[in-house]
Amino acid sequence: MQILGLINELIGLPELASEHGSMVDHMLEMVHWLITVLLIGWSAFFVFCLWRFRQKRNPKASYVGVRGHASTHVEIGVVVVEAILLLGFAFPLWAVRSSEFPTGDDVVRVRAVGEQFKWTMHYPGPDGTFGMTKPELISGQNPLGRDLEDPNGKDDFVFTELVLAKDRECIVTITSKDVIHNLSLHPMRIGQDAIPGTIADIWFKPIKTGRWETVCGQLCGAGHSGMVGYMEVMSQEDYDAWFKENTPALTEDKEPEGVATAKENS
Ligand SMILES: [Cu+2]
Repeated sequence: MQILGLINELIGLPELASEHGSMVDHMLEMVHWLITVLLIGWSAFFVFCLWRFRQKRNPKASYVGVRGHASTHVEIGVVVVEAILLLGFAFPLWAVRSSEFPTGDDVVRVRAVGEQFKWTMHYPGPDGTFGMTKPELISGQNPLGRDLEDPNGKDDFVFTELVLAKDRECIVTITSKDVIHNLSLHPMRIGQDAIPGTIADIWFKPIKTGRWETVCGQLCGAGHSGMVGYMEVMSQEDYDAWFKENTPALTEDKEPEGVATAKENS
């Protein structure tokens, strides 16, 4: 166990499965070291003050207070460390996540639509372009209101789980049908609010195959705690097979078949 991974080990972070996640963990570790030092330092100072300024030794209260500059220097030191954490670690990490989105045909694109109390994933099919969705078309058989007349949507499909390919960057576009939810992907060290009427993109690169739970990170109603979804990262080969299996045949103009469900989850 490395000394720099000690606190993360103690607090038991979930398994890490994304490329940028180690930087998030590194920052978490640094923040925890800072607050550990602050907790010990300020606690010791507090106990020292209780002893040093006890009533027996100081029968008359001092109206001048602290005369030395030590505490000011310590305060400045804390501000400097916090500035380094914020400007040196947090902002650069956030800037890459929020502005340097991957482009190209190789990027896996998914729409994640939250509702009380589940997620539905919308895949654009082989053409890589999502068909239009309209709220007035939403029904039991068409939970996302996909417009079946839209040529871009002919090859789209929906799925109950977030399925991704290992070592391929992905962009997940998140929205909600009703109230505010949050798609929290702990192994990917990323999460995003799903806000009705808006869309928000997140991107990351899974580097490990596996299957994990996803949780809703916003208290969204009575069934919030049961809003557990699943995320599966497959090898490229398995992902291709899964994608092909779920892509509707383009020759037939058929009605949507509802939402395909992962076999292990049913
Ligand atoms: Cu929710």
